[in-house]
Amino acid sequence: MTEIFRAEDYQNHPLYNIKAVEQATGLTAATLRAWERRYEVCEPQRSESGYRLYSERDMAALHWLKRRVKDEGLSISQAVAVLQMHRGASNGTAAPAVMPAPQVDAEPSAQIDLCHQLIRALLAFDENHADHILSEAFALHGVESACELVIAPALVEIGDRWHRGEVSVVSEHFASHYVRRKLESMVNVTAVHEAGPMLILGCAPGDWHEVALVLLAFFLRRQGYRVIYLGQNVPLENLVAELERLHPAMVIMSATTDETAAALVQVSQVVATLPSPRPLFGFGGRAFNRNVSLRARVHGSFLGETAASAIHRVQALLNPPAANPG
Ligand code: B12
Repeated sequence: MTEIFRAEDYQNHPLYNIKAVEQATGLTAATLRAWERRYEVCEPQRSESGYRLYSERDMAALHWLKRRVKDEGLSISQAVAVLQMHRGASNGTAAPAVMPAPQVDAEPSAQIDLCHQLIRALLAFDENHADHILSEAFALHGVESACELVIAPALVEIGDRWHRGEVSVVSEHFASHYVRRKLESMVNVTAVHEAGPMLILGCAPGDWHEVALVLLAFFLRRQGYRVIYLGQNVPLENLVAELERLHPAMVIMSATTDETAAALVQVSQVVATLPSPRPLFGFGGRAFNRNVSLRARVHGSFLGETAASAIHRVQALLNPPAANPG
């Protein structure tokens, strides 16, 4: 259970400059300023010369937030929401009833910097440095933000450079393999929720691009869904047989090219004719981001342009708001 943060246990006198806070918390000055600006996690007072001065209370709140993100895998916005609940509980104001779904940072300058560092480390085949960058990204920004804003764009950028002939195929393979290995190891240590709604995920028939779907499987498992990941190039007949046997709440499929998007359309048509209880059909992928008009051909719900955006969409589809009586 999350430790309670009690603001009143700490002094609120301005004592520490930003360097001292960096050293004590391990957070960089850029992160401290970003958290302060975006989430108002603390309000350091100013010295006469205008420098920030942090109190014991600020320092404790920053330590507390870092532990939630690093040890419990919360996104920074979730951790701040919990902190505010604790603050509200201790000063008697009402606390929100539910934890928000993870938010991917809207102003991701720190993650973009880490993404560039990751690209450089991977192109230099420097695995130790890449590990270090990923640890920092997970610790400071939470799992969903780190995957969406550091790992995925690094892979896309390296892939694009490969296609432009700027990096070798060996570099691209090394980077893709490294990332897949990391993602798989994280998926493997994420508990399977037997009681959660069952979701079946797979790439469209003929499609071999699976990184985004592995990311989505990981995110949804972290949300408490029972995720069954079928992998690349899922043949229609096998999929239908499994849907009839397992009766999942939703099947989610991705397509990258126009050809595999056409195959996905076909799958959606077959799923739409299955007898009740019929699973919902959700889809996404590069093909539907590039060509928006393709989306209307699928019998199902477009889940958004990124794996992280699909988390909210899946939640909304499986738990539609109650109809307004009257
Ligand atoms: C690695 C790679 C491969 C690997 C895939 C290995 C694997 N295990 O996944 C291999 C070697 C198998 C491969 C094969 C091919 N590839 Co390829 N490949 C790539 C590459 C370099 C990276 C893809 C990747 O992992 N990106 C990282 C992920 C995170 O990004 P993403 O897939 O775009 O996903 C984001 C969004 O699109 C979205 N999303 C994706 N899926 C889903 C699903 C849902 C439900 C949701 C909500 C969102 C979502 O969310 C993600 C962000 O969060 C890209 C180039 C690039 N720069 O991306 C080319 C690329 C995708 N490939 C391409 C091509 C043409 C091919 C081949 C046809 C090449 C060939 N001539 O043989 C074959 C096709 C095989 C097939 N039928 O699937 C083209 C596609 C062009 C197009 N029409 O759009 C690209 C864009 C390269 C290019 N610039 O030409 N490829």
